[in-house]
Amino acid sequence: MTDHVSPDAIRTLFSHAMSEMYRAEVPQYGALIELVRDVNGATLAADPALKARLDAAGELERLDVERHGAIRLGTARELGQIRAMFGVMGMYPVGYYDLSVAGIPVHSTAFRPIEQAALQRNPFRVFTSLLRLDLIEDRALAAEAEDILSRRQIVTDRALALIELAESQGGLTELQAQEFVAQALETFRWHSEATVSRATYDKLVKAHRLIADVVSFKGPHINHLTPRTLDIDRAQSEMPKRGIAPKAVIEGPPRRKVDILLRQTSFKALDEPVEFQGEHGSHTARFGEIEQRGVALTPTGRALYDAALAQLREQAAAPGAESYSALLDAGFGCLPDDLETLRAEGLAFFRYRAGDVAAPARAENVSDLIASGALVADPQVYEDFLPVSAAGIFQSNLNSEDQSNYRAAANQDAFEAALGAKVADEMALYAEIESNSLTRALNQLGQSHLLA
Ligand code: OOG
Ligand code: NI
Repeated sequence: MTDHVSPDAIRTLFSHAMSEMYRAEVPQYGALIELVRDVNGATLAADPALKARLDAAGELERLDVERHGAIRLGTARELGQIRAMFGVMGMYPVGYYDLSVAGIPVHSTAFRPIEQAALQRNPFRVFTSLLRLDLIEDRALAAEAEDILSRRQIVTDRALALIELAESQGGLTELQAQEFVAQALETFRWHSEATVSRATYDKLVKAHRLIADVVSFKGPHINHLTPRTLDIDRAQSEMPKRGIAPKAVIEGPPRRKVDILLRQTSFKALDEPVEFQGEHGSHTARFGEIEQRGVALTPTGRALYDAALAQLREQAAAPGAESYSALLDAGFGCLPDDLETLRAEGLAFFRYRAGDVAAPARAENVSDLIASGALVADPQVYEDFLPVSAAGIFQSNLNSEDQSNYRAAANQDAFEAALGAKVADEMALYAEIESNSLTRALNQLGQSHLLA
């Protein structure tokens, strides 16, 4: 139907509405947004080449609106409803993250757009975790938590009706989209009234703070919204100057000439007043985070990254170890630090387009075409998350040293059963964007003989 607004437009409406709501609820988020805007402005002004590259790759526009958020759900039913809700906005489950290895009783996926054009319009993503009561040793407490969760409804009736309408008529009109976004927002709002007594809350906290966070409230309050910076080191050092206290270390890879994957830092969760059925108390849940995104690595590149990170963490834990940041800077030499080598060695994903230099009649290979300027390879932004970093963010913001040792037990099948769908394989998505773009560019340049 022609009078339907695109899922991309609904997603943009929604991400703006979420940002507005979070700014009103967590004033420091507003300060963080301003800081990132200033840092990005200064970085682009100081590096015209970077600005030109981002502009040519069509990435400058998305930067200002780019955010990710995170929620934690309690039941399979909730996860299924959230999948349907995000589906209306063109966000689909990508990747499986097992956090139990880090002592956090959840497993997760990221809802995000998957097509290149949609990512370019607005790459809004939501890291979505599902509580795993199966990992809780105290079975009586797990049963109680399940019972409490079974009584809440996190999506409004009207939102459910609009989701059904979108599915049956294949989209929403402008008016319906606006109403849908307003209704969807209700799911992610903060509720200062707990659904449980203080005693129950305390009992849940004792099992794990995360369980208390998921089980004690009316809904899955958005717990952070993260803007993307072009210089996270600068943002990190600016934070204290603006009255924001960052966590100690930046998660992920070190600063490099060529940014890879994802680097993240956050500020501590707020201690917020809560009414526990008439009794006063407080809860820490909501925080702020900044991230810097670099190029997506191929499975080969990612294996090098994971091995380097594992070694780094082992070294850092050893007695008398050098500082984490010194080890970090030294630790990733196995990954080349220039784009063309990353490309030629098949370590990172790219997106190809025709450049503005004429191609030779019949080039010998893709590398020559790139060297001549006829073909341009733009790095693909890493659109996903990193499990070790996510664990670090969870830990620092649960405001606890909880180190429960769950039996490490990835269970993607159980997650997908709860979701009611398979999660997409992020590597396959990057590979497809790469090969489609190469086919298009080579055809356009009259070099189709180079297509394998
Ligand atoms: C999610 C933490 C993970 C990230 O950016 O890695 C995350 C949570 O605390 O619910 O958001
Ligand atoms: Ni995050």
